[in-house]
Amino acid sequence: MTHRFGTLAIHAGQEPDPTTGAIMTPIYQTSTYAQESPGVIKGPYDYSRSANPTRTALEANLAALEGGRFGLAFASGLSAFDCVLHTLNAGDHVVLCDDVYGGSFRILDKVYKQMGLGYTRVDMTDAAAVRGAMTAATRLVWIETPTNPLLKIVDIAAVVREVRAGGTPARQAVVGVDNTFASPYLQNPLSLGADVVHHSSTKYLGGHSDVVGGALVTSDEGLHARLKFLQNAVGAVPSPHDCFLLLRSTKTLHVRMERHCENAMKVARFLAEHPRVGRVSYPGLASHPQHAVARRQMRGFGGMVTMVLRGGLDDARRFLERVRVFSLAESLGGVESLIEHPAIMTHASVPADARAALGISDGLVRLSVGIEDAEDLIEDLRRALV
Ligand code: P1T
Repeated sequence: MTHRFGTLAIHAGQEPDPTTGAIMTPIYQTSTYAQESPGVIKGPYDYSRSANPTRTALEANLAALEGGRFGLAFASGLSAFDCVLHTLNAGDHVVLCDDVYGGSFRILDKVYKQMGLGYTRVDMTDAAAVRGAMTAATRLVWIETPTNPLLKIVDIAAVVREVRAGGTPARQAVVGVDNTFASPYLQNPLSLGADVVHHSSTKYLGGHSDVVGGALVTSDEGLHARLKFLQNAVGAVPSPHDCFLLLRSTKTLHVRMERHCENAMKVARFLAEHPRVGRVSYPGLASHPQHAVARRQMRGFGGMVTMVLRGGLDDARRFLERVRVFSLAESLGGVESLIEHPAIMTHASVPADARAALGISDGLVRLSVGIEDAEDLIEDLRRALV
């Protein structure tokens, strides 16, 4: 019997504990496991870097939420991305969105480039531009949608079509999607033709700003085997306790996302009307350039809103210091509302000229709209926007 999202969120991967009947998957806080005889182990469990039962439950849960066959959990979103990059070799080439999280750009530019990996950044709202950026050496196409921080929407199925229509061997490039901003509740890239889905589970999957984690989900057996090998060989695995916290969080993902979407729409509408705000980007507004793609591809428009404040850096700074319900902090996706300044904070590792070309200006402010009462959020913004 196939279950729907909310049922999967609460149950997938989690049977009552066979020894006690405990409803919640225990935190198997152990690094190793007793063997009956050398090499005779229970299931996959010989050492907790390789496998841990709390992690196994989380990995099965995440796979179910993304509609994939295999899930892998990591110690951070970047270590999950690093695992994908480790599948590549010197001389290989990556095509990625021009507007990605600053850290995803930094690992390519400052770590893998030195090791001989090439990359090209491209505005993927133009799917045909992806094929134009591919070379015979392209082995990975990395999509982020909605993008961080500008909330551009990339048509995943259209990019997949462009990649597969390219010349060999590039047409076999792995298409990966960073699904962090949408969460599996709003969008499932595997169903749109992607090979692997990535999450910073620090964000909506965790949802309470108390865990740093990452995840990969795929249905491709060969790719999964390689990624699983690398997960163990490189070793950036999450603790059993963090896996437990994430299992606790995914049980409410669908409920939280509904409220994030509802509140973000109200906040975006309020900001769009405010005289101190120059431009608001929210995929749910008809004014968003890819609103039609978002309607088709996503089940809701998410909790992230970006706006450009009129005035300069000092005006932005004053506004960010004045908010009280929103907290001035990096990160996103928690139940509490956060606000931040991408040029100074999350995207400082993107070079200034690239930021300017993308539109990450001094007036750009990013809001992670939480699940408080929308009226209180709007009042807070109104008061700070004087
Ligand atoms: O922080 P970490 O869990 O390692 O995940 C990195 C990452 C990857 N992908 C996206 C889309 C992200 O937003 C992030 C992390 N982002 C922030 C910390 C931020 O404030 O944007």
